[in-house]
Amino acid sequence: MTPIQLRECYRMMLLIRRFEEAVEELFAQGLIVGTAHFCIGQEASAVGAIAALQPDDMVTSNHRGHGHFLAKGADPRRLMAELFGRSTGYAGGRGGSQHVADFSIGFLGSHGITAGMIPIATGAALTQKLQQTGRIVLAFFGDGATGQGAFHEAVNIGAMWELPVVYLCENNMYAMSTPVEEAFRVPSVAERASAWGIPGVRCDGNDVEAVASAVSDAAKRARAGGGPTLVEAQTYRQCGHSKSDECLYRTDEEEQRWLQRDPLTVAAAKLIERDICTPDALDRLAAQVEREIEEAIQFASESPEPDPETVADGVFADFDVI
Ligand SMILES: Cc1ncc(C[n+]2csc(CCOP(=O)(O)OP(=O)(O)O)c2C)c(N)n1
Ligand SMILES: [Mg+2]
Repeated sequence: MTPIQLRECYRMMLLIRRFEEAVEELFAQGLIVGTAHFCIGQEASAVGAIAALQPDDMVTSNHRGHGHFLAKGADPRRLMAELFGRSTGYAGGRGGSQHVADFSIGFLGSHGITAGMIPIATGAALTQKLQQTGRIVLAFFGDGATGQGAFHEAVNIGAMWELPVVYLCENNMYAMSTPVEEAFRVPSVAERASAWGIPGVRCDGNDVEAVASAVSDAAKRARAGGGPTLVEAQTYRQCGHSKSDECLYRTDEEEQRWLQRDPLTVAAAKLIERDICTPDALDRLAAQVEREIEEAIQFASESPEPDPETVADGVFADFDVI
């Protein structure tokens, strides 16, 4: 990565981290309700993968999508407003943490159904191929999603039709409390790519440059008509699965080992080592991110609640029948 790219990736990772830490505090204060799945510790895979795409390429996400959405260019104010349930949010305050989209920036949506967006990414890639747009689609999903039938079906079709899609598995070693060793006889997701006759690549998911490099190769291949690649970014969520998880199934030793490889620490060390940023410059960057988060909270808290008159907007069930 060029110095400017690496610094921008670091800034984005920090924005995602601080956004989610702020959301956690807002939950504690009762200002946000419901649940959320944080990507704390996994920021490098979101930011590195998207840094390797063109701005008009498309992305699908999963239930752990704040980082994917922000990295794709979401406005933190509107995402925060969505979490507050306000009308200015990306889904008018009705989607919450797991259900946001913005087609104008190529973010086709996050979703709570595990693996649910992988077939949609594959379908979107078919559209790109048929319409010869030159764009590609990247699907983010977790290790747990690779046990779903939808994943196998979608990757097989993507492979058979040589679609311009990158399948990006964020292998954070757990699906809720189930470790990968208890879920699959072949715990490496990348190794399974041969089942569909496509390349599988494993990379350090906590090193933003390593992820960008793996996805860049996969994107080039997809754009050139070579079909999909399965990229496995090995990472770790430093937080619980969701708001209610106390993480009692992991050892302190394991958690500590991964904390040493925090993606922000890894990137900050590179910025200093390569003389791209001084420690003071990193502090200024952090202060700038802090202001952005404060603005997002202010925007969200001052935004109006949805108008009760609009409660049935976007609901496609026919109430007359009931
Ligand atoms: C179809 C379906 N089955 C089960 C669930 C419950 N569920 C929510 S997240 C999750 C685990 C997902 O694990 P993984 O794909 O590894 O993503 P991670 O949470 O680790 O990011 C499960 C089983 C669901 N949302 N959808
Ligand atoms: Mg997982």
